[in-house]
Amino acid sequence: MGDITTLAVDAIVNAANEALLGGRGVDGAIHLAAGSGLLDECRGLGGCDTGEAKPTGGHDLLAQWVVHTVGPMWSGGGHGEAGLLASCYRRSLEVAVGLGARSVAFPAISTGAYGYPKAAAARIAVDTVRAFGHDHPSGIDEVVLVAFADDDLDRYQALLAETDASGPARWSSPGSCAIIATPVERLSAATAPRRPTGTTQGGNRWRSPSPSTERSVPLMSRPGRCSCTTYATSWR
Ligand code: AR6
Repeated sequence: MGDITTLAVDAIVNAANEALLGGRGVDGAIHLAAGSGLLDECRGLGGCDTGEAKPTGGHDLLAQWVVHTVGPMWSGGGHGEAGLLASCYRRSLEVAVGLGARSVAFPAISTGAYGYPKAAAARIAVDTVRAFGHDHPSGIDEVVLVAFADDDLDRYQALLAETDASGPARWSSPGSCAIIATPVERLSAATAPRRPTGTTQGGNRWRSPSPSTERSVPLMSRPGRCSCTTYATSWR
């Protein structure tokens, strides 16, 4: 099980509700890890519309910022859910880039309490992130799609393998909280890591692997703190 609150990225995205005053699921986990200062700051935001995004500081989190977005509740698919979910990813990235974030991690927005079918949501996540990357080639270095469960990871891997022919990508190793900066030309779960291109990025806490171990040492790893599985895609 992955926990987005442990990631040392510049910004993590919260799957919140319109009140922006906390909740259950990943929202609850983020507020718990960030401390009460986050709720205090959220109180001043005046809520957030579905499909929109608003930023706060990260408070006690490793991430410098939290971008709060509100996913759609699934109502059968005929109520603009897909467009709203895509808007969550796009607007969150726009807000994060506006803050100066170079690395952003997302949970699978709307796929918990809001009931969005996971396969359809994963496709929207991957497609929207990739489209953003192509439209803003220097906008951001890394986007992490956090797989909370093994089947989430399988879905992201399958989708990225399917779409990766259009550009380079990075993948993270399943089974540990490790994001491997591994550009691969054609992504597949079986592809061996190659030489990383990313090192320290934007003043955040990404770590560069040592030259002698770059094929196996993750760019970011938090042994003992996290057992999450993550999946990353980028476009450099
Ligand atoms: N790290 C990463 N992913 C997580 C974590 C975590 N710590 N915890 C849960 N997930 P949900 P929603 C995954 O319900 O569907 C809240 O009460 C989880 O497995 O958190 O957008 C808000 O306040 C699922 O795949 O968000 C809203 O009222 C995904 O995060 C409402 O729930 C999203 O599940 C929002 O519902």
